[in-house]
Amino acid sequence: MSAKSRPSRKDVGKIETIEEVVKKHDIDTVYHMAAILSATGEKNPQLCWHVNMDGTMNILELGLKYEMARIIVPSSIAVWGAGVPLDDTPQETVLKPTTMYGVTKVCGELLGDYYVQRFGLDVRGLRYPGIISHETLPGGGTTDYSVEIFYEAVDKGKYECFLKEDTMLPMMYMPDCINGTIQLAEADFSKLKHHCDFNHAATSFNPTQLAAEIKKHIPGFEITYKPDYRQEIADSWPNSIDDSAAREEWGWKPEWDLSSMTEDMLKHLRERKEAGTLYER
Ligand code: VAH
Repeated sequence: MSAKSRPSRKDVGKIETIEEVVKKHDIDTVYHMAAILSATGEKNPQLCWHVNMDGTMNILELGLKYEMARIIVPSSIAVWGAGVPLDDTPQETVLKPTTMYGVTKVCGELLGDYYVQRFGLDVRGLRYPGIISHETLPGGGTTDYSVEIFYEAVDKGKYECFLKEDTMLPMMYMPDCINGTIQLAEADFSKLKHHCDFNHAATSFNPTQLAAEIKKHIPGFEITYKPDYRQEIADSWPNSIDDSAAREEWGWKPEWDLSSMTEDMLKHLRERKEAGTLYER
C-alpha cells in the first residue's frame, strides 16, 4: 500500500478520535494492534506508555460503551525478564519485563483480564513471538533483524545483524500469526481458562540458522554481526516458549517453519524487487 493510499493515521491514545471511527463504522470487534514496540519504546518510554496503555484503556472503555462482541489485545514474549526458564518458558511464571514495551504488555494482559472479570467484556490476547512478514517494513522491534535480513539479502546479498549470531528467539511467520489470532477470536469463550495471556509459538531460531537457510536460496549471501542496544533486550527474552495452553484450549497448531517461511519470504521479495517496489509498503 503506497503512502498515498494509506488511510489517515489516528492517535489511539485519544478516545474521541477512536470513538469517531467506532461510531462511523458501527464496529463490534477490535483487533487492537496499535503499539510502540520494544526498541522504539526504549527511545521514548513515555510515548510508549501513552500509545500502548492509554490506547488499550480507550479500546476497552469503548468496548464496554458500545457493547462490542469481542476485543483482541495482543501481548508479547516481551512480558518476560529475569527469573524464568529460557527454554519452553511456561504459561504461568513470573513476569519481570526490562522494557517499557514489556511493562505495557503485562499491564495490557492484567487490564484485559480485569475487564473480563469486572465487566464481563469478551477480551482475549496472546503473547506474540517475533512476527515476520513481507507485507510491512520492520516496525521498531528487537526482532526486526529477522525481517530486515530478507530485504537486504534480496537487495544487496549481504546483511549486518544487530544481534549476536547465537541469539535464539521465538519467531512466527505472519500467516500463522493471523490464523492463530482469528482462531482465538472465534474460540468458544466459555471454554477458555486463560483470556489475555496465551503463550503463542511456532518456531525458534538464531541469526546464524536464519542466514544458513537464506544461503540455500542465495549461495553468495553474507552476514556480519554488530550487536547494539537491542542485544540486551533480546537477552532478557526466552529462547522458546511452551504454548500447550493455546493448543489445548483453542486448538492452536502452526503451519510454517523456518524453511517454508524463508522460501515464501524470498519468493515475494524477489518479485517486488523485479517490479521495482521492494521497499514500497
Ligand atoms: C519487538 N517484534 O521486537 C516485537 C515483539 C517479540 C517482540 O513484540 O518488540
